[in-house]
Amino acid sequence: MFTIRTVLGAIKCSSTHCWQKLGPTVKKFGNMTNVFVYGTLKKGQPNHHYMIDGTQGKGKYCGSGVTAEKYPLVVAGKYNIPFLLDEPGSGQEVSGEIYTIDAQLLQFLDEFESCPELYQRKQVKIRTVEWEASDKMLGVQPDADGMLLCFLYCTNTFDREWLKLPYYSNYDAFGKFGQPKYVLRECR
Ligand code: PCA
Repeated sequence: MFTIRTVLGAIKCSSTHCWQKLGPTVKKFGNMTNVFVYGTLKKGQPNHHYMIDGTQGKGKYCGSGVTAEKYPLVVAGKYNIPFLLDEPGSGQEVSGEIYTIDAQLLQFLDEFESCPELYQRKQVKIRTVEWEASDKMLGVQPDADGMLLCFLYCTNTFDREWLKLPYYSNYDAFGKFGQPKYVLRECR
């Protein structure tokens, strides 16, 4: 079976296949984690389906937001992959979406994003822009100022040359905001 991957090569793909052997399936909404996605996992982007189709664990869209701090968001590497560089204070506030996800989907995303080698998962403050979470979200709620702590996948293991690339505030795999287009690929 072929799998479409966002990052790196075959070795990462085989680790993606391994997640299915790990632990029992989490069936209920419980032990949920807030994740902010700014790249290929957003709505309309090539890997979004993982966030909501239930095949890799449960995820629910809560709303949209921007990072409270500025970050450089670049499109880099052979496959034009989006990377939020862990250099708070430079770049722009980055737009994305907030999801509440279960432990199974969190584990899948860690492996899918080659965390912690390629990306590292870090908790940052997100300023919510639109919020559509209901009571079912088990208490996920921004504070009175609209702020919410969320995990995101950023990198501090990047090639320093990437700091010279153009910085974006919003990512689109199909080049809508002028970025180089994402290169879809198969691996086995
Ligand atoms: N996937 C993660 C990090 C970059 C990427 O393409 C995301 O969408 O936030």
